[in-house]
Amino acid sequence: MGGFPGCLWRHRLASSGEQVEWGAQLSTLAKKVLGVGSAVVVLGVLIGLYVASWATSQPNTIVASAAPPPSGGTQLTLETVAAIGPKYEPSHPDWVSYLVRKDNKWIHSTIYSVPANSVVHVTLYQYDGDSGLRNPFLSQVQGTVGETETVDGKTINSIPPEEASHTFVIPQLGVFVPLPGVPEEAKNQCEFAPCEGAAHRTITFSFRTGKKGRYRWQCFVPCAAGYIDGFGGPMQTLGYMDGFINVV
Ligand SMILES: [Cu+2]
Repeated sequence: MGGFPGCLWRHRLASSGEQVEWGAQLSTLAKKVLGVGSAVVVLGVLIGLYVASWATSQPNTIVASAAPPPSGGTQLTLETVAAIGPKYEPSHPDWVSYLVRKDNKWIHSTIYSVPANSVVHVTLYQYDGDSGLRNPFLSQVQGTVGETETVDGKTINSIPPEEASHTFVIPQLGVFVPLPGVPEEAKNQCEFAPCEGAAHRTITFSFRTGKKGRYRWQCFVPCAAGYIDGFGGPMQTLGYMDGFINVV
């Protein structure tokens, strides 16, 4: 029995060693679980932030209002501005842009929703000056009701190409509307959106929608000041010089 205490001692040692080892294993496992867990949380937060920034970078869809009788159809009221301004876009205050009016407010969006097989009446306030068209073909009004537009009350079917400031074009619907700019010498030019009260041209036109679908629309005038050939920045970013017409 002389060996008993030693044996017990050894046993104790062994068992406490196992405990230490088991404890060490447990803490390694806990560390791993904790590590994986926090990596998952960090990844989740990053995905959340990415989705949130993507979702908020998409302009809101603006539903066209009912047009006043007797015309029927719906009404879209738009404006173009030479610079969106810090109030709307602190990150790109000097970008040229379209805006849309809803409930007496100018909203920075280029995504509109209109009914299928209907007439859409557009009133557009042009606050920007002219850049000129590279392709004079686009100075012809096409695909609107009557193949015309009105500029400051005058019905016309084309504009001088050098006067173009922007175009409103829905290629899939064959709608091409050239928008003449505010003359350079005009007083009270608008600096930043919204531009109410500043020098402008008032343009109206109507177009018919067909079947349901998502149609891209865009400006074809190289109007992006400060970008190579005028086609960068706001010409390539949804919400400025292009957008979608959701026909629903
Ligand atoms: Cu433009």
